[in-house]
Amino acid sequence: MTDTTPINDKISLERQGQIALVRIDNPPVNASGQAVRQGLVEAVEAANADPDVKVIAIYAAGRTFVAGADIREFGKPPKAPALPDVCNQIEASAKPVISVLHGTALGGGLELGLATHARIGITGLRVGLPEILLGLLPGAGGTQRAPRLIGMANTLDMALSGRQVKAEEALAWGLIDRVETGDPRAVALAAAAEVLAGTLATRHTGDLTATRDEAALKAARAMVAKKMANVASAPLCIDAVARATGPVADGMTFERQSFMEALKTPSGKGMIHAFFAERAVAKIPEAGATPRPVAKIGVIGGGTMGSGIATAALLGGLEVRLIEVAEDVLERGRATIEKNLDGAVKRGKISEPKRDAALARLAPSTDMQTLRDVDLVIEAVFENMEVKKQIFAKLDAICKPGAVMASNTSYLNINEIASATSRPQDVLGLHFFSPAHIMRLLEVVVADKTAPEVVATGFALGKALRKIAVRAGVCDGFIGNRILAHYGKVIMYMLMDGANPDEIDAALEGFGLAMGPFKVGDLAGLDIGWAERKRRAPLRPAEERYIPIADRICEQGWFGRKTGQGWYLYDGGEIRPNPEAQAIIDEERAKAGITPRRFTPEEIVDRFLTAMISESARVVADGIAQRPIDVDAVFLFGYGFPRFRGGPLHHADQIGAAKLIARIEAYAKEDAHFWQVPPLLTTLAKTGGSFAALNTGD
Ligand code: 3H9
Repeated sequence: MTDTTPINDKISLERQGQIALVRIDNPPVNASGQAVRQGLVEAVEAANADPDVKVIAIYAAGRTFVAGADIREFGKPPKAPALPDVCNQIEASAKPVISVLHGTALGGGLELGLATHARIGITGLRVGLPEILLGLLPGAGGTQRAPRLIGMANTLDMALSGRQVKAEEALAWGLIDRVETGDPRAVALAAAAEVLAGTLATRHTGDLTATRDEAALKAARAMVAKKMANVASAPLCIDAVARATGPVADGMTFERQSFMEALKTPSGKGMIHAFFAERAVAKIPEAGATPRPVAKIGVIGGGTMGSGIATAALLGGLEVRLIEVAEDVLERGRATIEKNLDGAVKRGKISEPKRDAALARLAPSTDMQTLRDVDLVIEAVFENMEVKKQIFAKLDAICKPGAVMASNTSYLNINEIASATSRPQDVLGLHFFSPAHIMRLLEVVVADKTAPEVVATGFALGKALRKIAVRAGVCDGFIGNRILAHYGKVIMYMLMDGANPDEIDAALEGFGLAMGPFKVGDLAGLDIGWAERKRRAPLRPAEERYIPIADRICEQGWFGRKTGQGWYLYDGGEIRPNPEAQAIIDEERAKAGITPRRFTPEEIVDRFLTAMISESARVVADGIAQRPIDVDAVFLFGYGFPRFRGGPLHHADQIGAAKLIARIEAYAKEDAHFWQVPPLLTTLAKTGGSFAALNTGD
């Protein structure tokens, strides 16, 4: 007989003769939230209680099997039944339970599968234990059951990298029993019939034994000490896997305790915040607007930025027209793109045929008329308002109606650029970060007259280029560079007052920045900041403290790596502080009558962060960023802010508004112009509010 009973709104139980099919339906990714857990327990109990049922098969509706625990529940009071208990009850089922995995069976989803008595993967399946990417470790038996099936080395590989393992590899390891093609329900039915026929074996993973792999444990500990020192859950994960040789129940008790502990660690909270930041930025007021189709784009300017943007677009499958003023510069741009694509081949990102196909989609030209039929054009010439306005006026005359016209300016006013056209509704800022084909951040700058569908097109382009697009308003520097310009000053103040470049870099790298600011400057080219300071010079208030050291370095023609020296020396050996730059620093300090004082790494980090957070708060208050989490995303994905710290404003909540204000007030005694308490911080301190609450509107 056949009938389907809803257990609750996420789980249903279908009987097909002797087979009970348990269906999970919790879009979008079938996360194992409370209702899913409760429903699974009830469904398996009901199937066990039904004398006609001989075998139970679990599968999921929609695009994927369970992609993990419901991350939104983390940090809230736990609601029974807990996932480890659900998994244990499934494993203990008197009747055989099998699972059919499709899409991405990750974390708790894979753990659910491991607790069943056989696993069938559907072609295209990817499995993994990505908890480490959230600063956690598997918490529902993954560290105990996986080693029993695939050994400690493979388990540690999966659980410490968080990588998604393809079905074929999972099959070869023995993590899944078969790979089939078809619809999950049909595969579940067929596999269950095989269990009945005795052609598909079932077994309890918990009954298997795991062998201690001393070499794998040692290698994992060494790797974690070297590369993952900031992820508190990583050593706990290794400890849990090491316990897999004992009884499952004991190992799971340790695993559960460690999981709960990891949830409370700053790195756990920071990395979970980063997960949501990556996705929250897509929530924009224009999300309902239909993006315009984009297949063919134009890029004006073949310099570092233009060729990087063109590379990103080619990698995203688009046709690209590259425009330069003269044949020689055009050829240089084309060669850079080719080099970038070769680099992508070397890094294993694309195959050689894909590189060739990408290059074939590139059409370099010195004739702007070739932009007649492009869907979108990105101007990436040097930062000069007059030049940009001339280009936009030309584009207005050339581009087809409805073409989106974007500027990659890092600072300039998009409203003014748009005013050079007769169609300001089609103009926006698309601010890429160097190297544009690698850095994930894209600021989508919305000007006063930008049409909603043009904003939506910017976001759709970001997605096609695998970028993280963040909505920003118009101001000098938008979100990221406006904040950078502010904390850049505090770095210079500390330099002038006694902290040397390598000390500042070391302190901030110790905090977790991917690279210290002086190294970043040398890498990006010190001339970029120099030009920017010259542009801003007339705007600089008289009361602002100005440090001329960086200008003096640039005056020597030392622009960093590309000239062999900057703050550091690059002469083929180890990078080391540049003694000639140090001589200039010493000279400027003496000229200003400053006796250099010592800064502890802690003070360097505190001053840097306090400046960064202050300007971030102003950017939110001014509406330049929609929410604090957007600022966090900008710094996580564009400025190397450490993921385990969640972002500057997530970190600000950990410090607390009152403490930040106290710091600003103390620093203001030296420089009351620079150190001003942002009104938003005062409000948060007064009301006991937080940046996190502003994200959710609580
Ligand atoms: C775990 O399992 C712990 C256990 O060991 C122990 C427990 C006791 N929860 O990424 P997308 C949302 S830890 C809640 O854009 P895609 C996401 O926020 C977990 N929500 O789709 C977004 O929402 P919105 C281990 C989740 O197709 C929407 O779903 N698992 C979860 O590009 C679509 O997501 C993981 O870490 C979740 N687990 O990629 C896997 N997952 O539309 C995390 C997603 O409101 N997830 N959402 O912004 C992923 O890696 C990707 O989402 C996935 C799909 C590859 C599955």
